[in-house]
Amino acid sequence: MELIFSMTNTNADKTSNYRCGYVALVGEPNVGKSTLLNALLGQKLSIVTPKPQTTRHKIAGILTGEDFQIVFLDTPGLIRPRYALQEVMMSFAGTAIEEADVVMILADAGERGAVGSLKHSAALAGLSELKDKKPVFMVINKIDLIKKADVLPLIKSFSELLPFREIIPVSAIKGENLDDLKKTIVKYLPEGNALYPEDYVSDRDERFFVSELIREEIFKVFKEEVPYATTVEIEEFRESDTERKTYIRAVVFVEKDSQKGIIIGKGGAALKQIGQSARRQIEELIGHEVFLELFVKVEKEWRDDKAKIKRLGYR
Ligand SMILES: Nc1nc2c(ncn2[C@@H]2O[C@H](COP(=O)(O)OP(=O)(O)OP(=O)(O)O)[C@@H](O)[C@H]2O)c(=O)[nH]1
Ligand SMILES: [Mg+2]
Repeated sequence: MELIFSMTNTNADKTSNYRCGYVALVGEPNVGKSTLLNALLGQKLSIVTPKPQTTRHKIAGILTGEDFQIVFLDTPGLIRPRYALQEVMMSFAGTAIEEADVVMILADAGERGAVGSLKHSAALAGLSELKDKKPVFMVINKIDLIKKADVLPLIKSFSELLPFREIIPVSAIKGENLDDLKKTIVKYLPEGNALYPEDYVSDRDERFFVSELIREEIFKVFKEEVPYATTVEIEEFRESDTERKTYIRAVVFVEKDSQKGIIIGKGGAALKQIGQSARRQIEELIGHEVFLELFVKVEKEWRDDKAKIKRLGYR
């Protein structure tokens, strides 16, 4: 009898060793926050393009292990907002930092002057206040772009900016040092039960990721300003009752007629290209055949209008 009782106790101790918490990924645009999120989760969740300001939302990516659950929060790159959408984007980064148990600021090792640009950023001033409230890690990403011998000096330079709790060099693309990063994060998480069921990978649904995959194609295909004036809304998402096929109707919103012309392209060629590439990605995500219909509509100056921005899914 007693033995059974003590075994129950041991189990209770085990559950109390479980760690769970939020980890915000923040940093300037293009440093590889979304790439790192995907690499840590081992699957593509957040969209990635060579263009800055690709991520516009706060997106949770959930990693569940034997005795931990880490809820990573991918965020839009930190910038000084020039229009309402960018203000909303920065508010998402702000909330992620507030919610987080651990804040990871990322930098790009391949960027000349990465240390200097962080030093003079508004972000660093904010983090300096934050560091007394919660652990702040410096994650130096893209170390595949520099020589091994240059890693230590870079760590030293970053360490002079702030007393970061940890400084971890990684390569999200090569998967270098990610196991160490995960282990280090877990050490700093509060004890507590899982926040999400263990098979959850995100707080977002398929519809959201489908709209993101379409936006990713737009960011990859079009140059300069046009992608920034676009947003994608899923109007219909319906699984066929008879076949394993999903019917999706999506609208690409732009701000002006001239942009509409560019997105559609000559004889519809550009839109067709986006549709084809996005469909392949969506099929990979959903795991079966997809019928994708794309439309382009003008929503005048939507990026400057908070009500429109909210209505278009930024909340
Ligand atoms: N060489 C190298 N490139 C990387 C690495 N991580 C990300 N990149 C590249 O950097 C670019 C930007 O990556 P993202 O993950 O979109 O960067 P981000 O910080 O999420 O950018 P925003 O969402 O715009 O703020 C892409 O072209 C990535 O392929 C890395 O470890 N090494
Ligand atoms: Mg991103």
